Amino acid sequence: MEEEHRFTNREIADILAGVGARLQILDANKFRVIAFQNAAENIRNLAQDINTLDEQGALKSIPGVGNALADAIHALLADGYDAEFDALAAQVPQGVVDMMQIPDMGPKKAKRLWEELGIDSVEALRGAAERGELRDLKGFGAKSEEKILKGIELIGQRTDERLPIGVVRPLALGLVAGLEHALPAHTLQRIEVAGSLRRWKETIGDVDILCVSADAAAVMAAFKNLPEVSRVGSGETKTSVVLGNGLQVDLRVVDAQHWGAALQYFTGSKEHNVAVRELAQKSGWSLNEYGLTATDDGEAPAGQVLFFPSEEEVYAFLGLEWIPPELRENRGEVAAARRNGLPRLITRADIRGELHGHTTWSDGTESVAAMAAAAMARGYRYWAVTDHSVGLGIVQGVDGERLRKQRAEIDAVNSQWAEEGIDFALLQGSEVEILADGTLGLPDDVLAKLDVAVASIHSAQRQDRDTITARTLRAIENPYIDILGHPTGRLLGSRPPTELDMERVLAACAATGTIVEINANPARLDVNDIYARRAIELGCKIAINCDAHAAVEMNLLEYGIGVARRAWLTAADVVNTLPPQALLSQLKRNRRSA
Ligand code: DGT
Ligand code: CA
Ligand code: CA
Ligand code: ZN
Repeated sequence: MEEEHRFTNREIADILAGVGARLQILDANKFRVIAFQNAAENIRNLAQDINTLDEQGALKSIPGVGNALADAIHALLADGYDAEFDALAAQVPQGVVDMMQIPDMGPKKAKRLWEELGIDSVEALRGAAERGELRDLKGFGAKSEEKILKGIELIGQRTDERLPIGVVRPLALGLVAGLEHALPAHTLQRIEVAGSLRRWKETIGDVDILCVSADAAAVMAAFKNLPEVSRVGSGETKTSVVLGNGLQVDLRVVDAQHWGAALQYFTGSKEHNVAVRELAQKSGWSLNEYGLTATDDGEAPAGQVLFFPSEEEVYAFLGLEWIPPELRENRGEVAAARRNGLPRLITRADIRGELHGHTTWSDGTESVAAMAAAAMARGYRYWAVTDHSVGLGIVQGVDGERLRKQRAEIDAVNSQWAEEGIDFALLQGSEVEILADGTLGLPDDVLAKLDVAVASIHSAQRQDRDTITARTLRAIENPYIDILGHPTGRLLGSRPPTELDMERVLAACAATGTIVEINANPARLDVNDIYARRAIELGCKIAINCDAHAAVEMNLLEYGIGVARRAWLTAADVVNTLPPQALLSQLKRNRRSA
């Protein structure tokens, strides 16, 4: 890709984070360090291109960027360097800063390794650890060498530049809206996001946008001029740009007659396309992004070309039902479509309520009444308040005594609505902490009084496989635990899943009637599509919950629906598609006597 020399948001963020790290190593004022770290994070997550902000004189609109930082960033963008940053860089080598990327390697340790052993890069550190030289240092032993080597291996695997769908999707939709806004009416006949984003994959490598237009040149020009775009390159059939946060976006303008084949091709996945192409080949057709061409092996005259204005027609011509993009991973969907056996996938409209959400009683930002009003406004018929139980460290949890007070508040809200003839049930629940020893954050007699209980883990997540599995199984076996919340604890892009033995956990959920959660928060998406599908195979039921800590987070439901659809789930697999009474009778606590 040809490119002008311009810094991306990510590069600026890296430079500022590097300054923060060097200041830490040099024992600078704590607040100065935090200022650089904050500014770096805010710039990393910025949708607008920082160069554009600079041109508008609006750098100070970035949270955490004051006068001095704005001047320094302006110098970086204009001249490519900042004198003060360069002086700092000369004092502490980049390799020492890189060492701080290793888990558990804070500035103090990095500084000692550098000053006392002269280690000034991750590579040098690896060598020294392998040769057993770190144990000479006071406070370091064979164990810490092992830990450091494991950590280096971990950061080596982080080369993967994929971004979570929760970051990419709003940006991609913003670009589409921006293009529509920038172009005269009717210039775009069609526009659609294809690729992994259309398939709702949990992480996205790059965004693929397809459109039909009579004026391809105008579309490409408008695309390159979008404010989020920071670098531009182009090829023969597509324009690629890179956004401020490093995300690549490919835009292709195709002929209307090629639309069906193009959308099918660029939606992927590659594996799905291979399976579809093989099927076409068997009946004498070769499929590409333009259409079908008859080969020598079929009945049609070789070289005959067929075009399809819609994707449905491509699949229909090959004897297949139209396959929803979420299923296109070559996991049996082509065979199922051939025998008209695709599942009727769950949709957002099927959801009638949620069973996991927070209020100001714990770490939510809105009141019980405000969250319930938001749930009602979405057409829900029920919503469960499940504030954190005690046992969660810094978050003030809700104990038996506070739950009693909360119950009075919930009862009052419910009877008010009943009087007004509003059909909505606010349920009282708890997100109960599964403590490190496998006991729960609330005793059974308190759990028994709730309408619903979600159990989850937020602490001691690095326990070994046997310990954390036994701990989780114990919660699943509790008769008052209805739902297992975000089972693997992973945070996309920042924290790996726990070592939980999911096969055993899901089997235990099936055996006990414990519902498995798909946590819809795009930072979690937990369980993922693979485990959700396995859960259903083993006989579990699923709940899809936003785990909302603010009303606006109820919008995240669509990400959970994406996971569920990728797992082949129908409405019947998901308990919160049920009306209130039927839902309650599905909860484990209410099924024991049945
Ligand atoms: P990503 O970007 O890594 O998240 O995943 P995709 O699926 O969006 O992959 P991408 O952007 O490389 O390509 C978009 C679609 O275009 C892909 O899903 C299938 C199609 N495609 C791209 N390259 C090939 C290819 O070499 N063979 C076939 N059959 N299809 C391809
Ligand atoms: Ca892609
Ligand atoms: Ca692509
Ligand atoms: Zn929660």
